[in-house]
Amino acid sequence: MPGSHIPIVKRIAPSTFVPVLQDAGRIIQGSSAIIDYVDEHSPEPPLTPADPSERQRTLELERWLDCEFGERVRRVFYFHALNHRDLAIPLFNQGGLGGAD
Ligand SMILES: N[C@@H](CCC(=O)N[C@@H](CS)C(=O)NCC(=O)O)C(=O)O
Repeated sequence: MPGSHIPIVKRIAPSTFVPVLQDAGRIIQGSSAIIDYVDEHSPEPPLTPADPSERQRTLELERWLDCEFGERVRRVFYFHALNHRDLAIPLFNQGGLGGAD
């Protein structure tokens, strides 16, 4: 759950943000790093195109979605959603107890 993720994630990863992938004793933090990791360790089917120009375009799109579009959408969403406890609470806790085993 947002907030209670901090001590859990900080125990295993350099920063507090999710997503974090744990695989074979390795910790990979962040969507882009996870995509690269999966492409390297489980190349079929590839998540990122091999063709240089397609790859370039894909990585640009990924960065734009991540840093430009994603962050703005999240900000607008939370700006509205956090005014609605009845929406925000079930959305955030998904019935969760906040702990990861
Ligand atoms: N660009 C990063 C975004 C990571 C990010 O900001 N995650 C948010 C949730 S969507 C988060 O964990 N925020 C809480 C925190 O930073 O502790 C990615 O896609 O991996």
